[in-house]
Amino acid sequence: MALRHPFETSYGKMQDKEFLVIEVVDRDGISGWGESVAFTAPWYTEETVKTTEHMLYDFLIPLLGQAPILHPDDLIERFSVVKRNNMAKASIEGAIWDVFAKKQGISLASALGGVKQSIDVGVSIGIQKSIDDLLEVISQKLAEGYKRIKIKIKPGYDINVVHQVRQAYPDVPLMVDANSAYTLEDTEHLKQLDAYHLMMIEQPLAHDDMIQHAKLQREIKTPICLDESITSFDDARNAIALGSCKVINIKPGRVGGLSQALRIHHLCKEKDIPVWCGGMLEAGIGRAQLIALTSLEQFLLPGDTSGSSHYWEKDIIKPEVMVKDGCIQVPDGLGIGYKIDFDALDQFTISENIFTL
Ligand code: OSB
Ligand code: MG
Repeated sequence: MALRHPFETSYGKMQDKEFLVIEVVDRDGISGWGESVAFTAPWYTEETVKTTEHMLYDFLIPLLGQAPILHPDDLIERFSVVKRNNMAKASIEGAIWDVFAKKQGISLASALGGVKQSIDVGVSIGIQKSIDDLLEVISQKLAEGYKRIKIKIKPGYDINVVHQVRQAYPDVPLMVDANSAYTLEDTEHLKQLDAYHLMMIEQPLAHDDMIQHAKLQREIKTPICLDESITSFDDARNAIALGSCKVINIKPGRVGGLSQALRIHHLCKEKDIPVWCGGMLEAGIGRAQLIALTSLEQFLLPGDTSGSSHYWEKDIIKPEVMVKDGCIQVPDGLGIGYKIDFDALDQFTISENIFTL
């Protein structure tokens, strides 16, 4: 699917999103839908669309047939024989959560333990060609009602950019995401961000710099939020214990699925760490899962789950995800609560495979 606007981060630029749509049908004929989130190239994590296919076809799908699945949480143990590959695991686990909710006659949000009927959302704005372009996009997104603005930064496009955004919008809830573009040697440089009362800085250092993030957090006032660094419950526990962050961005794909996302959510609630739901430029099926997850109570800050039209000319669900006054209504229909738009899905589908267990 072609993005309406290319999305640029400190790692590079994306124009299209290639992904797998997974339908799981159980023996009673109940069908659930999932969407994979790894990108075509391994810049955000080591996974790609092709590694996702390899893991699913050669390892994960065969594991599903080993024994009955009574609850999606069973997959944590079942899939543990495959190291990491969290996005591949999450892609099919999400579809199984949808089947599970539908079998119980409830929404995915209820099945996950959600409590909110409406969620607050923000928007993540990629690196723009000029400050004027950035200010223009921000003004459009604020007019659409988004509750917080996240801008991507990288060396050479950071303090100056934040300075100008703050001059134009002194009070807008604002945060920055560095996607690992800095090192501890940039501490003095990053300290300058403290002057702009940012909600947080997301993932300033490398994905495996847990100790360095703790050092940086002791030096800067701006709260650090970890994204790439949190790939598991243990990562979250370690980051909190070390003081590597004050906020956590939860993405089910990055942590191996919705069951793992729930464990991290519960831990953060117990430890009083606010969480919010990140995104991977999902189409409608993945986006519906994020909406359901965000309905849980510790999702205290607006997430990156913007409306379908922020990303796509046409989404693959009906109705599309709509944002009104910065909120998305959590659907109360069965499972993910949106219908698949099969005409749209057909139009974007390159190939299909069927597996029978
Ligand atoms: O770092 O949160 C990120 C998009 C792709 C990969 C990584 C990230 C992002 C975003 C946008 O910031 C999230 C979205 O709008 O889905
Ligand atoms: Mg991020």
